[in-house]
Amino acid sequence: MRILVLGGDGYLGWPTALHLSQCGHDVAVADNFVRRQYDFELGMDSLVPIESLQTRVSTWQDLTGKTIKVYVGDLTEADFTYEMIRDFGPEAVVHFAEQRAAPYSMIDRKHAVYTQVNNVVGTLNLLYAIAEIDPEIHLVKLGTMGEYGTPNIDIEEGWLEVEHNGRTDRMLYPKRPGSFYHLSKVHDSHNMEFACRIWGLRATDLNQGVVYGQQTAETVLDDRLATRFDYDAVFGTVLNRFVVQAVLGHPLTVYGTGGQTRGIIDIRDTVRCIQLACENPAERGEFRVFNQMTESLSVADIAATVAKSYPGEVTVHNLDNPRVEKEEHYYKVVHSGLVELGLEPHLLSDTLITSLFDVAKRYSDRVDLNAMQPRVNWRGALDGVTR
Ligand code: NAD
Ligand code: USQ
Repeated sequence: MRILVLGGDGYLGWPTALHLSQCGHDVAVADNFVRRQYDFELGMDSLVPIESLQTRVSTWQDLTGKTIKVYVGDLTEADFTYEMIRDFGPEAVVHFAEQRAAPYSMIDRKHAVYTQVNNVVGTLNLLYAIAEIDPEIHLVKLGTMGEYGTPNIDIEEGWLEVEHNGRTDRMLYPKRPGSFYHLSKVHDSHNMEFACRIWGLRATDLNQGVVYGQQTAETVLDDRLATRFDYDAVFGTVLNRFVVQAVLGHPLTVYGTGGQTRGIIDIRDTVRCIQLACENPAERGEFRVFNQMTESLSVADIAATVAKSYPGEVTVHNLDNPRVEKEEHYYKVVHSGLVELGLEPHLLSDTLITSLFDVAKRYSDRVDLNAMQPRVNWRGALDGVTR
């Protein structure tokens, strides 16, 4: 298949592009490198050094003989998006290209507006480009489990059968997300469902859980193929942060009681899920939703798992929670759709964590300890701080 990976320079987009290429698909990637720009803005860097996209692609070609075409541009610029879709003529477009950190979106008004404009406008341009150029194209879009929030009922895969006053209907599952970033994904989901219903597009919305891990079968072939590893309090995800903290002898930064539970997924399963979604497209007019996570763990359980696996001493520090989120709640998620397509999940194991400890140890001299403490507070706007 011809598959275009948007956000192909990012943490997940790059390993996914490699995996799809390795599977024999004809792959192109697109990016505007804004993720590297956020590092400059925040004074952070990936723990693992990463090469330029051009070096990554040429390394892949040298090693495997496979080519990956590169498009450099911004999805919010419609001309770029249209020209790229016309030029590459994809059968599937995998869309990772959004601002993806909840804390970044909560810094202040400017960052919230940027996040929602970047994410919602980029996706809207893409929906129009697909509808006008080739409505057969299957859009595979990264959403997030956080769109649902933590409702007191089971979380279904995107849709809910509702009975009200003796009548029933199949409705989009109600959403109650926890940041302006997560809200941008809800807005995208609604726009996509509308485009499927009105124009007959085909789309798969992948409500992915928190990703952990840094290596895939393809990225380990050469250091120059490595993907980024974020550990700072803005872009680092919880398990990856705890691994780096354990290695440095820094207390694990559990926010609040740590009772908050999240769906999580190994990066090796992320790339496989995308492959499965592309190779088994949604029908024309179908807005298909999968919950892309493999297990649920509380933050306290994640901390305990990391502490148990680490050979040295690990301490846990329960910080005042900088976020506004429930710390004790019901959490039960249906996530059978991708398994039915053939996913065999890698569950969190000591082996994986040990290999992550090795990655963190190898690059521990690159860690900036100032990046560990959370500085973005969800309540900031209410404290009278000028925004
Ligand atoms: P990332 O920031 O590392 O990668 C996103 C890439 O998209 C970056 O390279 C960035 O430069 C690019 N990009 C952003 N806006 C763009 C635009 N307007 N035009 C062109 N390129 C643009 O993020 P990631 O961790 O790889 O996440 C990828 C996707 O998966 C995101 O949509 C995110 O919401 C979703 N997701 C991530 C996780 C996770 O734990 N990392 C979990 C669930 C869902
Ligand atoms: N947390 C801690 N300590 C930390 C970091 C996080 O206790 O040092 C807690 C947070 O309070 C939160 C949970 O861990 O309850 C997850 O936080 P996170 O930063 O790992 O993940 P989150 O902000 O939800 O965002 C990440 C990705 C995002 C993706 C989302 C999937 O950055 O792109 O959409 O995971 S989900 O959470 O399922 O919505």
